Parts: sequence; C-alpha cells; structure tokens
Amino acid sequence: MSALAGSSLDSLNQWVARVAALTQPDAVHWCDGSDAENEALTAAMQADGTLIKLNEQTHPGSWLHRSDPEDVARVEHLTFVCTSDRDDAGPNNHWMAPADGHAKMDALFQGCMRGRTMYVIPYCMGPIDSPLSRCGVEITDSRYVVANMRIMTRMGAPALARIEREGNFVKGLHSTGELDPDRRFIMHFPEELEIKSYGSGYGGNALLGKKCHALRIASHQARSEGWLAEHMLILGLENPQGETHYIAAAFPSACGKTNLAMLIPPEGYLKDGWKVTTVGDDICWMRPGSDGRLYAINPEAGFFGVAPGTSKKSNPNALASIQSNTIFTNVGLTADNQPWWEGLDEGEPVTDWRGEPYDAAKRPAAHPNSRFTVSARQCPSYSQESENPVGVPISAIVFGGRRPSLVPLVFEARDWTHGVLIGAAMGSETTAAATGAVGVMRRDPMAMKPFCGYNFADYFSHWLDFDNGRNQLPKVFHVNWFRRGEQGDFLWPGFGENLRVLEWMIGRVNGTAGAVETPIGNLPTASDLNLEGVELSTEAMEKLFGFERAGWQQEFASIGEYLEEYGPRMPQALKGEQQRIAAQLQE
Ligand code: GTP
Ligand code: SPV
Ligand code: MN
Repeated sequence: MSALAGSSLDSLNQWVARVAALTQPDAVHWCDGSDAENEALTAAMQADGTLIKLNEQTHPGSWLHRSDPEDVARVEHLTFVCTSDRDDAGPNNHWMAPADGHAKMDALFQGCMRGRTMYVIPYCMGPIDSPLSRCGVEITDSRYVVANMRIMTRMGAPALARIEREGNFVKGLHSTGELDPDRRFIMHFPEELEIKSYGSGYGGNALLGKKCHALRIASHQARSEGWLAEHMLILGLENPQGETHYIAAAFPSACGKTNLAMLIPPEGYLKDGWKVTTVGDDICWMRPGSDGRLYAINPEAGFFGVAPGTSKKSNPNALASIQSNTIFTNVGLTADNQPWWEGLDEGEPVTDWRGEPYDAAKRPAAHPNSRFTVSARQCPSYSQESENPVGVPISAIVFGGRRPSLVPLVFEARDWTHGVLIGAAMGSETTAAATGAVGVMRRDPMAMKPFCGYNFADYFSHWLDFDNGRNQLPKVFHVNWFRRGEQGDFLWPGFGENLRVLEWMIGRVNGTAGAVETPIGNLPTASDLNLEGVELSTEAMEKLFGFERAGWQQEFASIGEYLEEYGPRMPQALKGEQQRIAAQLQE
C-alpha cells in the first residue's frame, strides 16, 4: 500500500515524512494488514531468527520469539506523561515538560532506523464502525511489533479509511533502538495525542495501541469527552433463564483478568445451563447510552496473555485458543519444539526462554511474564458482541487485587460514591508484568496506577461525575481471589469456581441474593453463596466471609493518608466517604 493523497491524510503523510527524515530508514512500508504482507514479514523474521517456528503438527502457524533478556516487561520507572502543567499528570505519573520530552526522544530517534525498514501501521481500537472506537497510527522499525499489532488491533486498510474520514488519530512512534535499558523511555503527550517509545521491543512498551494509546492517551481523551478508558475485562454471564448480564472487572496486571474473562463454569453450573462469553480480557472503553446505562467495547482484537499458569485445568479456553496461529514470547521449548511454561501440566521443557538448556536450579523454563499473542476469535468463549458497534450494557463493575490478608472474598458497594472509593483504595501485590520487585503491596487504584494518563484526583472526580441522576449505573463490587491462610496457601479455589461469586453479584443486581451490612460494604454470608461441592476449611470460611474490624480500621487510616497525598485536588466527596466509613469503624 502506498501513502494515499487527500486532504484529511495530509497530516498523516506529513508526519510520516517528518519521522522518516528524523529516523532515516532505508525504506518505508505502509501496512495493509493482508495475509500476503504477514507471510512476507513472518518469513523475514524466521530468516533473521526473530521468530522460531514451533511444531507445525501440534501448533500450526505458531512462533516463538525470545526478547532481549533485559527487555521482558513494562518499565514503569521509564514511563512518562508530558502535560503542559505538571499537576495535570499528577503524583501518580512521572512527568516531563512536553518540549523537554520531545527533545529527549527526538535525540534518541535521530537516524535510529538507518539500515532498517520503517513500518507505518494504521489501526483502529474497537469495531471499525463503532462511534466508541478510536484510531491511531504506529510507526515502528520492529517487524515483531507489526505482527503483534496485526493480531491485537484492527490493522490496515479499513483503519486507514476511517482515519481518512475522521482526520484525527493518535500518533505513535516506536523504535527498538539499541535495547539499552539506559536509553529506554515510553513518553506520552496526551494533549497532542502523541506517543514516543524508544529502546524496548516488549509488550506494553512497544505495542502502542495497547497500554499507551488505549489507556494512557485514551483515559485523558475520555475525561474531556465524557467516557471511561479502563484496565478491565468484559464478560457476558448467561444464566439458565437465558438472561445475559455483562460484567467489567479491573484487576492489576497478572491478577486474573484473562482467566476470569474466559471462565468455564463448574460442573453443576454447566449442567444447569450457565455460560460465560468473552468480550475482552484487558481493556474496556465505556460511555453512557441514551438509556443512561454504561455501554462497553473492547478496543482490542486479540489477547496478549500471561502464559505461566495457563493449563487445561486453570483456563481451558485460553489453552484451546493458543493451539494455532499464536506468537509466544519468552516461553520454554520441549524436545519436539512445543511451547512450554510452568503450570502447563504436560510435556517436559528442554530449552529455557533464553534459549539455553533447561536447568530448574538456574531459572524457570518460561519467563514469569512470558506471553501469548492470539486473535480473540480463536477463543471458544469468544462473544459475537465483541463486534457490536453499540457495545454491551454493563450490569456490574468489579475491582480486585492480590490481598493475602484482611480483604474478604467479595463485598458490594452501597452506592456509586462508595464504589468509586473502593476502586480508589484498591491495593495489590506487584507482579512480574512490570520490572522491579514482585509481591510488594502497593495502592493500585482501579488497576490504573501504571496506566492513568492524568492526575488520579481528577480521574476520581471524573468517575464520581457519572452519578448525575440520569445514568443507570452498574453495581460495584470488590473481590479477592488471593486470600492466604496461615500456611501461605490460597484459601479460595479460584478460576472456574469464581462463577459462584459472579452468580451472587447478579443476584444482588436482580435483588434476589442476601448480604449483611458492614461499614466496608455488604458482605455475603457463606449461605448467600452457592458453595455446593466446594471444600472450605474453617479458617477459609472465617477469612473469606469475615469482617475484621481492627484490620479495617488500620486500612482506612492508610486509605485516608493516601487520598491526602493528592492535596486539595482530591474530591471532597471521596474524602468524606472515607471519613464516614473510618468513623463507623470506630463505633
Ligand atoms: P495482564 O495481562 O498482565 O493484565 O494480566 P491478567 O489480569 O489478565 O492476569 P491473568 O488472568 O493472566 O492471571 C495472572 C496469573 O494469576 C496467572 O498465573 C493465573 O494462573 C493466576 N490466577 C488467575 N485467576 C486466579 C484465581 O482465581 N486464583 C488464583 N489463585 N490464581 C489466579
Ligand atoms: C499488563 O501488564 O497489564 C499487560 C501486559 O496486559 S502489557 O501489554 O505489557 O502491558
Ligand atoms: Mn493488562
């Protein structure tokens, strides 16, 4: 495909020309998203070792990519939001003045594509014909990025046509550069709808449609346009009466979104006719419809999922999805070239993710943040509603994190303001999805700590504003699949069994399920949930369904301190809610 002429594409053509002049590639290729293009790119990557062919009998059309060992996760300490006013980025972001950010990045990009081809990738986040969707163009010198963007977004000619019609799009410039961690930055310019990413070829650092566009830039845009861009899965839950409720859930990175989105109900539920369908597993854009309900789309077209822990037992739908046409990044290999990771439950690794002979004493076979990239359509639970330009109406919003202590299995917010506080107060243990220590507790409001493109105080205000008397807002819940016992074991079986909790939520939405009021919200008793066939110890029952007043007093003091860190910009309604609950906890 060549650059199209036409007035609305002038800005695109001019930008591409400017970038080419700066980066000096040998060639410029406009991606059309065709099969022929993908085959040519894949062949070139096989030839230069970027992709390793997997066993064609067991995994047709699938590939292994090994990234640089120093480039295996998002880099939050090198991620910046560049707004004219520092306070607009907020204490939740690293900030640089836009002019300084551009200067820093342009110096890195200077001549960086010499000897390489520059790829221009037009893409659409969301169904091509949806008013909720937004377009972008990523320029990159990485063929691996092109191949992943082709799976993760609606990439190529139809997106370019929409950009031509609409005129505006997000500009993303990416180069793998030297892969030097000291020359690596992920820079966002939300006021200019622009992203510049240098020095990493990995996931959220490099596939700019994902976290950079669909969360950091989009959240900023959503605030001014009256919608929400969230780090949430979207699932459809169909009950035996054939009624479907859609649920959106925000869990931090590597805390269970993909798994919940693809849930297969336990035996008894299956027999009764319960069914879960998958609309999205990572990102959700939603906006009130004319009836006041929130309608959500998944801006993505594929899954960039965590490989370790994925098995027939834990997530059969994910495993079925990745039997063909999948790119695996940083997994191990079996003797007959099948992909392998910890928790797979079958096969034996012989080669680890760095390409060395597997030695359990040295390192795991798969990197803990190894991933699969696959089209959403390959998932057995894929929902046709993923293509609905209107989106799906959301009945419940769920927040959750990895909380080894204190936080019970599930509780319900009393109202929207309380729900926003529950989201704002979220905490979770860090995971391998970002570089840095793993297992450290931190506040991760609405699972957006690494992804909110503006000041959290303004973000919470924006959330509160949806309660305007006209909207029919979803019920809000908090879950914790990760509560541990004295022995350090998980007390709740999780995975498919999480359906029991979803059933209770829908019961609350329909007014049929019971709960007990406590200062932190409405908790089910063990008998409000269907626990038939689940073995829970006495300790598990107490910790999953109990309310620990003394611990919550401390937790609320800490939440109060956290809200204060944002100063006067933090909405009074949220601080008032925190104070009201803190006072009740003292009674
Ligand atoms: P990102 O793609 O990084 O945003 O992650 P995610 O939120 O989609 O997390 P994912 O579903 O991939 O799960 C991450 C890890 O948590 C995997 O190792 C899972 O096996 C594990 N996990 C998911 N659900 C559960 C659960 O219900 N219980 C327990 N104990 N572990 C779970
Ligand atoms: C996450 O870290 O939340 C992910 C993976 O979904 S990445 O694309 O690297 O952001
Ligand atoms: Mn994610």
